[in-house]
Amino acid sequence: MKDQEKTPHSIYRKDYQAPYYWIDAVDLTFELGEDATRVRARLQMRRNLENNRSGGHNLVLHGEQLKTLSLKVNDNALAADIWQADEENLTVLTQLPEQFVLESEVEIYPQNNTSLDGLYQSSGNFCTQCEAEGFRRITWFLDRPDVMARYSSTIIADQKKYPVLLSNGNRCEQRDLGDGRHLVRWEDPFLKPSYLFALVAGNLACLDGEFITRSGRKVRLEIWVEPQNIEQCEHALRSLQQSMKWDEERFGLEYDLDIYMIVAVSDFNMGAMENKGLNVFNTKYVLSSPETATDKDYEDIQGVIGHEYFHNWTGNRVTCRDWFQLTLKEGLTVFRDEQFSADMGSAAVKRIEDVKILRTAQFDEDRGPMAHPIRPDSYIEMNNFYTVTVYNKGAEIIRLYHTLLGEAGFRKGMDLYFQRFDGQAVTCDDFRMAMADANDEDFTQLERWYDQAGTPLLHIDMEYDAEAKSCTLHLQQSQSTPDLVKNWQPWVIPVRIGLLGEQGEDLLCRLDDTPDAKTEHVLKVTQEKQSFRFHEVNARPVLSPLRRFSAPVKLDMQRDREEMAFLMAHDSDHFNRWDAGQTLAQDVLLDLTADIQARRELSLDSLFVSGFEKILHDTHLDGAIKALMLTLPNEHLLSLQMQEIDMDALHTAREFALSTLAQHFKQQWLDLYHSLRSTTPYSNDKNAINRRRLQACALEFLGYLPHTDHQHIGIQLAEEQFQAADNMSDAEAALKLLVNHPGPARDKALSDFYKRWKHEPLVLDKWFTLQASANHPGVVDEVLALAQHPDFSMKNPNRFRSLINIFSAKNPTYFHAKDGRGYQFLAEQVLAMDALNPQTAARVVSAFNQWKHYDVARRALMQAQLKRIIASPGLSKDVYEIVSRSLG
Ligand code: B3K
Ligand code: ZN
Repeated sequence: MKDQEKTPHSIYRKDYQAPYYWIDAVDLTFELGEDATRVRARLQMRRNLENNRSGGHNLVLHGEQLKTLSLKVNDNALAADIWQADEENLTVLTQLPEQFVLESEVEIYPQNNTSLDGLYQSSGNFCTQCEAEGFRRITWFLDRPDVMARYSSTIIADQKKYPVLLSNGNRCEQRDLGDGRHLVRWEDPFLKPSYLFALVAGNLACLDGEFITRSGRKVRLEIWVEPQNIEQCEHALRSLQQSMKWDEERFGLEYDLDIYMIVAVSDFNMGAMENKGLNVFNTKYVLSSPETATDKDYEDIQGVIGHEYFHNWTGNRVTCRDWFQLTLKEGLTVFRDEQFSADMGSAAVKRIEDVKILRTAQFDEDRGPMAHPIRPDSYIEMNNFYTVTVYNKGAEIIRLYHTLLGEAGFRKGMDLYFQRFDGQAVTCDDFRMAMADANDEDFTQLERWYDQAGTPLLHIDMEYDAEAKSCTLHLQQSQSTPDLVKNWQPWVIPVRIGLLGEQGEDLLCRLDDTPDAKTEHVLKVTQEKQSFRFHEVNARPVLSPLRRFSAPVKLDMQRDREEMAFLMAHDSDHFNRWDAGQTLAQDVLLDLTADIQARRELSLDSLFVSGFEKILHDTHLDGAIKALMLTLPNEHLLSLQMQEIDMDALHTAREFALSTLAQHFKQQWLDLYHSLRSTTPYSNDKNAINRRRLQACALEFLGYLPHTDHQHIGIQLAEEQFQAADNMSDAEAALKLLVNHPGPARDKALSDFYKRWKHEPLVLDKWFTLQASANHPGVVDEVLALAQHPDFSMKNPNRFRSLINIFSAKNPTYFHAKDGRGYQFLAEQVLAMDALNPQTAARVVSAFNQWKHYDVARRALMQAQLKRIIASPGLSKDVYEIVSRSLG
């Protein structure tokens, strides 16, 4: 902790109180300098008459690391004895009038700001990050989202070094000051909380474009990047135009300012930030070219650009009352970006990818020390709660409304939400009420999804009555982590199902109390135990449960492998077809793991092998979905099924399955690989992407073939592919295989790659990532050595993550190496990073969160490192919170 003596304190949701003062208007002046930056703030303030009518409550402002130069109220300097400041607050000790102007002048030092929170420098340019509480590092303020004001900002800086000066809203003045400096003034006509403020100053180049809104207004679009990157912005611009159009068509939402700017910076703590009219992005989610970006990068860019754009309505126009409500804007905006990406690409593929994230990262969070409901009850450091639970599970909860109401009902709810709350800071309850009122529904019970942490466990039993030709489903729900929630109450769980006949066809059947027979039904489960009966079912059907993952639950069903193989071959719902295959594979892999632990002989289940073969030969599936179906669940996902995780056995089991499948279908993989060779130059249309995905999958299996006579066909093909590649997807797929096989081919490829790309930071990140995620026993030594590489940097979060986070979170087999070297290394990195950038340190230390699920020896090793971290002097509250919860 910065302050040695103090233990960081928790903030509780139940303690929310409206502010005692409001700020109506903010006028900021920045004088940017190399040694110091001056910030003058003129705040038009007024007492909150609802809770501070008499003015008895003092004015307390937030501020951190500010050097206060002067303070004035209504033009009168405040004497030194009527205000006091500590590490976090400034308190004005005298009674203030009902309305007043507070002026402050402070000095700050962005050039020394390595936390990348507040105002800082990246590549010599200035930029800001204010969410959640970074604005208080810029000036004294009521830095909380329910204080919404009108902003204007004047930026003064050296004309040569910082020719481009940007802030929110519209540019309304620009002039030369005659002393080598220039001034630009911006005004944002919309009310906003301080977390949406942004400023950028630097030497930047711009790709511009336009968008004509459906009401005919012309919006200027600008993508700002460092000049050497200007050729890599086309896809970002196109994605922005697609997002704007999609939000008009799908939600009737139009952009509101005359200009929309995106600035890409290379040093950034997360993906991007939705500041009003001036998004700041990590370069990773802006820059692309076929040679430097993979197909996945292109998709991610489109998704993140969409996400930030959609925030303009869900987040900016309607914002959060307090940070506990974060999912109000994040869950909703993730849901919107998921729908957008599904519409732009393949809905099934997108759904599978999203569910994979949820089932690994979010289910993992639920069973560890950071488990929290999507609307948390307390936090020490808000930045620690930008989690998969708040974001991705939050999006699943929005999806519940959508599933229950249908597209039209959901849209009615959204319309009412904006009608009621435009320009306000509101709560998750407000959103839930708008959805309910617009549709005349009672959504009281839905609140439990906001209150209760943990993953629901849903047990399903099927009963068939041949005489009555009826089929009954008995459903029962419970907490998968018992005792996580005291006084637990059942959730509302919409369960979308289908019933399949003998040939795999969808059966038309009628649900109790409903007139029409349908092939798909949504069962609304609201009680702990509930049954649903279907009629006119002529033979015992096969159940296709929880189609498209209609609720974020774990299924608990007694199903034999034949049934899963049947669904894997026939389900008309592509998501469930994939899911059945994954469930079957998981079952098989966990059995193999048990065999390994018991030292039994291994053999791969023949039913699984034949199901796999059917997918391999299915000519109706597109390449992307086929590749997903042919991918085995990873160690991380499998580990969630084990009470005591045995990573080595899981890894051995998975390797055994992969090499068996590689050898068994050797010729098929080779034929498939060759048949998918591209004969035309690079294109990024859907077919080309699908082709590359499936080819990469075939190559991956070829990598699991054994060496014969010092030859390895997989390595040979990968080498050829690497040399010939005209795009990053192909190059990366080849390198992914090569890094797993130490030897000359690997060394040459890595060194060629390095030489070619050492000046392209995002590509060099891939070079680190590929090595950090490699699958061979030497990887720990290599990662340790790479941390000493001259291109490794603690100051650049992308670079740090590309090595340290990838190794600790994406390479579990070797991170959890028995000797504990991985753990020791991580602890050292965390401590070193914490001194520079607490947010990034807190993210990576989470790799220890599941330590209690490992064997005694590993548990002791991880616990020792956690204790070492928490005992370190000067720890940030970010890292303190994660580690103390973990140890607690
Ligand atoms: N709202 C930002 C995230 C801010 C994270 C602060 N630690 C990006 C987004 O979700 O769109
Ligand atoms: Zn967001």
